[in-house]
Amino acid sequence: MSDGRDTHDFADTVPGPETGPFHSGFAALVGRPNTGKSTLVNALVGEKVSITSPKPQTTRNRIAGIINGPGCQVVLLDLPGFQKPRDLLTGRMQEAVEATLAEVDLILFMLDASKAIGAGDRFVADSVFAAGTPVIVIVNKIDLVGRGRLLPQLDEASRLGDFRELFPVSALTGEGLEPLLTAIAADLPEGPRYYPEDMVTDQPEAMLVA
Ligand SMILES: Nc1nc2c(ncn2[C@@H]2O[C@H](COP(=O)(O)OP(=O)(O)OP(=O)(O)O)[C@@H](O)[C@H]2O)c(=O)[nH]1
Ligand SMILES: [Mg+2]
Repeated sequence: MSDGRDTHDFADTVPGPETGPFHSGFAALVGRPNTGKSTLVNALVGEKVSITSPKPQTTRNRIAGIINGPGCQVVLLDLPGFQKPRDLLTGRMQEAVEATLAEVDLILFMLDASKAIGAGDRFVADSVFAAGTPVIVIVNKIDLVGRGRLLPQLDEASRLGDFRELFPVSALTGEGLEPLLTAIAADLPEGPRYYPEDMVTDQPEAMLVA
């Protein structure tokens, strides 16, 4: 690829069979529009790591991508409709979002380092931190800001709720992505490979963990 992205061989950095048991699970990627969620998925689900970049539906959610490391499989879920203001969400959509956040193994909550943390972020944060699911906070686009602006932003991000870890990254340049992926893999429970490495199924509904 010639888009300037720093492509890492994540397969070398995530826990492998030699270093521990297999970790797997479902991670919901949430954040207000334009924070860089799709860019992060593309960066993490790189050709060196994952053979599949499927678009099947789970019961309620789209699979944004599957990261296949040697010692882990991370199924990244999109939550459609989550970005809309609360009063535009139907009760059923809001219930579906909250149910998903409660049943996934991990929430990846993305913020934009270059934009003030605002009402849109707090709207997402309210649902994220009420879910009772471990949260990794990702402050993306650090390539756009200097330290003087980044440090107060990280401080403010850290006070949004009770998170497990916080990572400043650039999904565009790849900075910070290796430690992020290592933490994602480590925070997922021990479990099987839910989806074959080289297959996209049309019928994944039954596989979404109960
Ligand atoms: N400079 C910089 N730009 C980024 C980074 N990550 C994403 N972008 C840019 O931010 C814009 C939005 O990125 P997306 O990945 O589409 O954001 P998103 O969160 O998926 O947006 P929605 O799907 O609308 O919610 C695009 O122009 C990206 O190129 C980053 O780390 N640094
Ligand atoms: Mg997107």
